[in-house]
Amino acid sequence: MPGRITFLLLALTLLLTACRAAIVEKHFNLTWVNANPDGLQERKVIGVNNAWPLPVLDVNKGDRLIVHVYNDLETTTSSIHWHGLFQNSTNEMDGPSMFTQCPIVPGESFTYDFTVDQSGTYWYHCHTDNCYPDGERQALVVHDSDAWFADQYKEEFAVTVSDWYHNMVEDITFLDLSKGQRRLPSTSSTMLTWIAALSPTGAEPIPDSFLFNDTINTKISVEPNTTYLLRIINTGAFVAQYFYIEDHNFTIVEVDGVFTEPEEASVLYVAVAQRYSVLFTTKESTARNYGLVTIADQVLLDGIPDTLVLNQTNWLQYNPSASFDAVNVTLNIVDENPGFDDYSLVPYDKEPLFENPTKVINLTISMGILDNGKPYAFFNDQTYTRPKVPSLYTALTAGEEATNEAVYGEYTNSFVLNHLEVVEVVLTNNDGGSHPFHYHGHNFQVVSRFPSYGEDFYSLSDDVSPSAFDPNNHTAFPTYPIRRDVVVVPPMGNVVLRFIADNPGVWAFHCHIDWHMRQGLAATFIEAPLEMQKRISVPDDHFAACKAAGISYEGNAAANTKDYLDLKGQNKPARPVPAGFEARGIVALVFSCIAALVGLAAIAW
Ligand SMILES: [Cu+2]
Repeated sequence: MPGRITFLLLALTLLLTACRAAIVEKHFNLTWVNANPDGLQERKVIGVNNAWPLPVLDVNKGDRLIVHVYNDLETTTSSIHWHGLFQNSTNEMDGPSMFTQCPIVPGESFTYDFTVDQSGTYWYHCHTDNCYPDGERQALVVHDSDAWFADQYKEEFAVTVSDWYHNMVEDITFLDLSKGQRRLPSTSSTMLTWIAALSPTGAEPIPDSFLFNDTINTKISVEPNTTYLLRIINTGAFVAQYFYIEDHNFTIVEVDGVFTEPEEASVLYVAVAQRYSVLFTTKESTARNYGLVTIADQVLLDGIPDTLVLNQTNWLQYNPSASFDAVNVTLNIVDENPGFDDYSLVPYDKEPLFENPTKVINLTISMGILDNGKPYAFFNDQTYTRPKVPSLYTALTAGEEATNEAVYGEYTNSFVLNHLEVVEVVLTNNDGGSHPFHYHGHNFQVVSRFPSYGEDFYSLSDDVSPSAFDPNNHTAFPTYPIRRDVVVVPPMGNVVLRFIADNPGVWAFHCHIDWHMRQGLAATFIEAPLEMQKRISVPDDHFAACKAAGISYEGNAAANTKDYLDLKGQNKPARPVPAGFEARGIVALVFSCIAALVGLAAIAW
């Protein structure tokens, strides 16, 4: 009898779980909309169903999310990536163009359909070249009544912080989106034609302002003596931001969809694409309002125009009739309070360190110029150059040869991983700037970082060569390393990540500074291709999108379907500049020539 009762209870639990899982179905008609979110300039943005900001997606863990996209943008291709969602067994729904799908050209439809088996704070954004800085991004929140902190707060808020540009991406001078290229992703076009040199260093475009919830001067109404959950998402294209609440501490409970042991903090450093959830408790008194403060990380900016305001105050509104004052801030906050070190977080599930990696991928980051004079970014001196066929479709049509890295092309930074192996990625940053790296389809353990986050984080910026990770001589890895899906690699330093290749699929590994992604700071991890062939099936409308775009959906990286090892015709990057003529060399040469001429002129005079 007790056995039967247990069985009935189990059946009831399963039934209740199934009933709770809903189908959330949306129709996203992508349209141009005019918006003026910072009050400084109206501009065209990518809206959904003639509205912008885009709809926040709220789902429950276990829900099936179906989004029917129609591209009504007329001039611009698109796609949607569901940032942080694993898409286990639905790799074809991940969204990055030329990794797992073709770009959706104007007039085409494309349906994303997947089950959300995670909980926490996510976001969705366009993943076809530089398209999300034009506004196609928004929060995606997965609620979970079983979260360990679910009964500790009364109400929750999701807020986005982001940089903002007044110009359309195609008009931003950093990149020369040669007329019509963005709308015509022909098989012969490469990224090369899209990038033009502005400065030899390839300085990133400076934003015009910073937004909070896609606007400014936001007020979040709170009651006294109450605990809230605040989700913070950086949906920007480039700039990391510091975040704090005036005179309130908070407790970190989630990072990038991973629940953490509670950790008190006063300032967060949120790089683009990163997320934090914090609990905070309001004060007893409603006498005044308190600022929600954001400060852009000015270290990332090559120049700060007088018109650019780095800090913003939004408010916790205790009292609508009290004043709303801007908080006085220290802009170089890093010197006073560098923000919480995410490396010190412990995942709530206490998943131990993944031991004994059987695959180690060493990637050295660098920035430089190729012989067309344009700035690029490199992994191991190789800039990512898109294949002619989305890499997933190559994997699915290559048969046994799908396990051979060669079929994915020479210029896609492709790595084939074995099913369920422990993979270690060692990132060495041979660049004087920091980079937020994202891996699709996974959380990785952050097992080492040097210099550690804090006041020394930027200390190696001016070094001539990077500090490499030494596998035989390093500080002990954490017992329970934090897992997340975006990690910041310090200037001229290194980061070591580990994950289990438990998600057969093609997953992009890239810098989330959108300008750097465009410059080729990306790799393609091809996870368990033979297993992928058994599990992944691509719906017809995804192939139809390829047909409409004129892109092949079978064959190797060169779209060769006969001989997968023949890559003749694959897209190629520009060539390296001849030895001795690298970027810094050219600048030095120009300056020394000018100096010599000035010197000669002085003598002649
Ligand atoms: Cu980067």
